[in-house]
Amino acid sequence: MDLSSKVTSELSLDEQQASESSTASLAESQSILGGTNGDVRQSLLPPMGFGKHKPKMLLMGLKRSGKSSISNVVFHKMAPHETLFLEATTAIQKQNVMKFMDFQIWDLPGQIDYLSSSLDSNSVFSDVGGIVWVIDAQDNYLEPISRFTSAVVALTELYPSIRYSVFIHKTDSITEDYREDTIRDVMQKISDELFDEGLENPPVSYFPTSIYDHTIFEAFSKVIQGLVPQLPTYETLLDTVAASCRFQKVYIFEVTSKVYIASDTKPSDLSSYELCSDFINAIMDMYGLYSWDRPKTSSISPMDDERHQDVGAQTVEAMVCSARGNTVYLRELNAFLVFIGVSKEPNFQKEKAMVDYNIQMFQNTLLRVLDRG
Ligand SMILES: Nc1nc2c(ncn2[C@@H]2O[C@H](COP(=O)(O)OP(=O)(O)OP(=O)(O)O)[C@@H](O)[C@H]2O)c(=O)[nH]1
Ligand SMILES: [Mg+2]
Repeated sequence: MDLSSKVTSELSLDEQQASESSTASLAESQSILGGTNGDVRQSLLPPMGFGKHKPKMLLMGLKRSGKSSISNVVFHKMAPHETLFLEATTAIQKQNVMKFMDFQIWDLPGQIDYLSSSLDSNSVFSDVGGIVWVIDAQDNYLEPISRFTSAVVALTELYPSIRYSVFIHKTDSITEDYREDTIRDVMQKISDELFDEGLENPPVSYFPTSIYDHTIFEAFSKVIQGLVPQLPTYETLLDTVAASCRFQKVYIFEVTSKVYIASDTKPSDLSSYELCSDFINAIMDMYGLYSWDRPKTSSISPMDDERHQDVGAQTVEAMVCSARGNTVYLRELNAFLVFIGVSKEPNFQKEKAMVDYNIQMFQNTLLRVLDRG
């Protein structure tokens, strides 16, 4: 089934709303994969929208639980083993990460008492979109659990909209059998303690994580998606693309952090994530060698512009087939985002023209939604 008819109806709505709300020219944005020189993350695109709110995300937990390591590995490309040399954090580290979204991550030192009156709690906890609480699962986790539940009880009263993500961290250091038991035990203990405190359905999610594998990126992707107000729109679009082009799994990735800001609504699939993230890495490695200067265009997508038809595709696209029969298809969406999908269809390549067309429609619609903010 061709996607074009489905997307056209959404497109007309989006076109109308987009033109009402913004006049920014998306096509003027610099491409992360196609530009040369300068800051590859620079873009003329408005930051992805939270309206007037610029929420922050807090990284909290006991000292040496792994907060700074997570932040450095996910957002600053630090190699996991280099985190062995990180020093203890002594003051709150505020970082603007992922320029395509307007929010900050605050890395809080584990050595401070988060509930102490010496902490200016209003400046720390107001406008918090979410708290990631890191628990070192290879250590004795009873104290971290009780510190976490005390914080949830105290903060829920003052800031009831905060959502909590517990990273049951350093799972690489636990043997596989013991890992499942540990994860279950931590979850059970936290929900029992919160229940005893009168919180029956606390807004807490759990993620087993390690900086030594992809779990930390998958977990952070889910956490950040909780901050994206347009997530249901993206998911609907991605579901439609996945069904139309027979992708097994599709994502919108932020290329420099390997965090995906949306995927179709099928259950998470770590092997597809790994495949896509490795493919993006390979493309990013080649970027320095094979990028090219692009002509500026005023159209929403360079490929729409007839003036440039004779020089071929202006957005980066790439496709690779693995020995296991998976095809990975990538298309650059804007300065920070790529569409990427995995298909197991044996005839996927024969249908590439149809896939290209559908992804183009998807890209046009998505950019208008992004532009609307
Ligand atoms: N095995 C393993 N070690 C990790 C992991 N994440 C972090 N570490 C190690 O944990 C130690 C402490 O990490 P930090 O990131 O400094 O901990 P922190 O929570 O920021 O500590 P404070 O700044 O004191 O609050 C370092 O030696 C890291 O290498 C992980 O996923 N697995
Ligand atoms: Mg630290």
